[in-house]
Amino acid sequence: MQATAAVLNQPNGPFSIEQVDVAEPLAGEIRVAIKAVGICHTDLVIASGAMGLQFPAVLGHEGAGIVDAVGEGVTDIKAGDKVLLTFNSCGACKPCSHDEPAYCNHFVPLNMVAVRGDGSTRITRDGQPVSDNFFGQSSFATLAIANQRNVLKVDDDADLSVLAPLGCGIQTGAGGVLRSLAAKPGESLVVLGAGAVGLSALLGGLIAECSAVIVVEPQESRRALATELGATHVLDGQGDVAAAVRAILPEGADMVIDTSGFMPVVEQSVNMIANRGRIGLLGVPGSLDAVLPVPVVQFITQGGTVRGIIEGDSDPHVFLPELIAHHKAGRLPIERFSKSYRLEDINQAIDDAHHGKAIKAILLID
Ligand code: CXF
Ligand code: ZN
Repeated sequence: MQATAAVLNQPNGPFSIEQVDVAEPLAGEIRVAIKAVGICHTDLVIASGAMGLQFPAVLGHEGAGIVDAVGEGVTDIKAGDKVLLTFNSCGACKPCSHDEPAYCNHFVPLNMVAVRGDGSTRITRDGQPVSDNFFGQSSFATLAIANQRNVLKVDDDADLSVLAPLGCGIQTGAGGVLRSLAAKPGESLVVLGAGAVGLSALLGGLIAECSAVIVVEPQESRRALATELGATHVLDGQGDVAAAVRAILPEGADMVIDTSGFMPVVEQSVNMIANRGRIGLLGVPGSLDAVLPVPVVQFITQGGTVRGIIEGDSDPHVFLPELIAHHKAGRLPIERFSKSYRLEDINQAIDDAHHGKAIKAILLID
């Protein structure tokens, strides 16, 4: 079936709005008419080609829409259902069978490579293959092929233009605090970075009833927004950030979550934590060689923990409904940091994101 897609023909774009063909869904697959799709930083990292993306390609992994057709064996989702799309997982490996699909042994090939294991694509242009299946969806398009495991049915009255980014950025930030670091009432939290993931981490800390949430962010307007959303303190990230944290929390913070990947500040996190403090890393640094030096004796003495986090440890079929309930109750006001664009304006949306004019850009399709 014909569809319109934002096709990436070369590294870093621009994305070009083109007609493509999307195949019928095969067994276990679900074809979705995309109505909204968020832009995540990972789309832009992969668009650079540095991770080996084959061009042309269709990216996009925060899709939301209405089911158009289902393949053989799909019983729990039907045409007409409203759905959110999220990351894919195999469902069969050890992490998947322990309800940890974000650490699926096949996460990279199922989500990051943008072609299937057998090299086939469900998107073609003039009969030639287009890399698709990015995060099991490739949703910068009017139609996307997803899979049973990465599709979540939502209520008919769900506002997809708001909820689309739950499938990656929002669950990553909120889940990083609520699930990965298991924040408890009365604990203190430092959030490094106030992009969509960082602000979601802040909101996760407020949902968990943390007593102090300190947001570290160089952009003044984002610090102001963090304060409006409920941050108890904001810091601009200049100078000795650990000392600034300790001026607020003399014993250090119970949790530090990095959403920035900015290593000069991340490196200071080991000096920000209290005894038994937990550090969560989810911001991807610009270099694959980035290292976090840990002063071993100090860290032993502190009983510290540092861990990597993907997708906020989400089990999407459990966690996304919880996030939707938080949003309904006003505890996850994503609208406060989202900006809508039309799919055709994807390059403008990316430019705005680069220049700090959009925190979470969401592309809408009629
Ligand atoms: C990504 C971050 C890099 C590792 C895989 C998951 N998260 C979402 O975009
Ligand atoms: Zn993402």
